[in-house]
Amino acid sequence: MKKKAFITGINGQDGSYLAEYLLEKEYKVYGIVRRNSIAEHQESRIDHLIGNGVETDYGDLLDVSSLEKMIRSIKPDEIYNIAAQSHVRISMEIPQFTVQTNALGVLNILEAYKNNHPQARFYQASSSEMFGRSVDEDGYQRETTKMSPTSPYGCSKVFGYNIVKHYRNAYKLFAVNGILFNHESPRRGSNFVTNKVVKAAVKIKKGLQNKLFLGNLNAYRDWGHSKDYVRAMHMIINHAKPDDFVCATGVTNSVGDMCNYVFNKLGLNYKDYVEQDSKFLRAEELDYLRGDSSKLRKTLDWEPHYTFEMLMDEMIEHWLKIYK
Ligand code: NAP
Ligand code: F7E
Repeated sequence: MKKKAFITGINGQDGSYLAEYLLEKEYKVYGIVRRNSIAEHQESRIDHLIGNGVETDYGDLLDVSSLEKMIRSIKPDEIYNIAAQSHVRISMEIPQFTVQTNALGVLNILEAYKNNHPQARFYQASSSEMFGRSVDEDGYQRETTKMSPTSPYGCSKVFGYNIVKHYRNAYKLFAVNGILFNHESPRRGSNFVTNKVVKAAVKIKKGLQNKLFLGNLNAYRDWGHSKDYVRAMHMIINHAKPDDFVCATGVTNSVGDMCNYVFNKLGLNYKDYVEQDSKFLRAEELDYLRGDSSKLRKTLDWEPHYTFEMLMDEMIEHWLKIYK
C-alpha cells in the first residue's frame, strides 16, 4: 500500500517541492490550503500536481477542526508541519498573527495528531532564526548552539521547536525538528532577498527597471536550495529514532556578495543600481548565519547537491525565461 503524507503549507515553496519529492517516492500526498480571495493564486505552485497524486482541502493551523478532520480521515504515515508566516521582517509588522500561526498553530496540530492518529510520524519546520545572535566560537551554529532569537518569527519558532520536543518526551510521539538554514529556489516568494535581487537584476538587464532598493547589505546568510532541504526533511522523519537535525550548506555569503554575483553574471555592476531604503531594514537584525550540519551528514548521509552559485544560476535562468 502507498504511504500517505499530510503536508501543511503544501502550496508554499518547500511544501510544493516536498509534495513532488514524495510523489516520486510513490506516496499519496494530502495538504491543506487556506482560502484566498483570488482563487487562481491559491495553488499556483502545485497546480500541476493536483489530481496527479496530490489532494487538497481548505484548512488553517488556527482552525483545529480542519486539522482534526484531515488527520482523522487520512490517517497519514507522515505529517509535515511546513506552514508558517515565514517572513522575518513582516513578523515585526504582524507579530500576533505570526506567533499565533507559528507557535499556537504547532500546538494545535500536535494536539490533533496526538488525539487522533498518534501512530504517525511528525516533522516540524524549525529554523536557524532560533539561534539569533548566538554563534559558537568556531563561527558556526549547530544543534547545541544557544537560542537567542531576534524577531517575533524567531521567538515563535523557538516555541514550536520546544513544544515538539515536549510532546515527543511526554507522550512518546515520533515528533522531530529539522532546523533549516535559509533555502531558496525559483519558487521563493519574491519579497525574500534572493528572489527579489535576481528578479530585479534581470528586469534591469532587460531595461524594465532602473533601481533596486534593499535593506542591509552586510547580513550574512547560509543559502541552500529548497530541493536539497526537502530531501533532508524526508530523511529526518524516516530516521530510526526521533531526533532533531540542523540542515545547512556551511557556506555563508553577505547580501552584498549575492548582489555582486547575480549582477556580474548579467554583465552589470550592482553598485550602479542598488540603493538602500530604510523601510527594508529590521528593528533588530540577525547579522550572521552559518550552519554546521555534520550530524545530518554523518547520521543520515545527507549532502547538498546545489552550490550557492548553482542555486543563483537556476534562479537567474528562471527570471530570464519570464522576461525574454
Ligand atoms: P512559504 O513559501 O512562505 O510557505 C508558507 C506556507 O504556509 C504557505 O503555503 C502558506 O499559505 C502557509 N500558511 C501560512 N499561514 C498559515 C496558516 N495560518 N494555516 C495554514 N497554512 C498557513 O515558506 P517556505 O519557504 O516554504 O518555508 C516552509 C517552512 O519552513 C516554514 O515553516 C518556514 O518558517 C520554515 N523555514 C523556512 C526556511 C527557508 O529559508 N525557506 C528556513 C527555515 C525554516 P498561503 O500561501 O496561503 O500564505
Ligand atoms: O532576508 C537582508 C535581511 O528575508 C535575508 C526565511 O525563510 O530564512 C529566511 O529569513 C537577509 C536579512 O530571509 C532586504 O535583512 C537586505 O538579513 O531573504 P530574507 P531571512 O530573514 O533570513 C530563515 C532561516 C527563515 O526561517 C525564514 O522563514 O537579507 N535584506 N535587504 C533583505 N531582506 C529582504 N527580505 N528584503 C530586502 O530588501
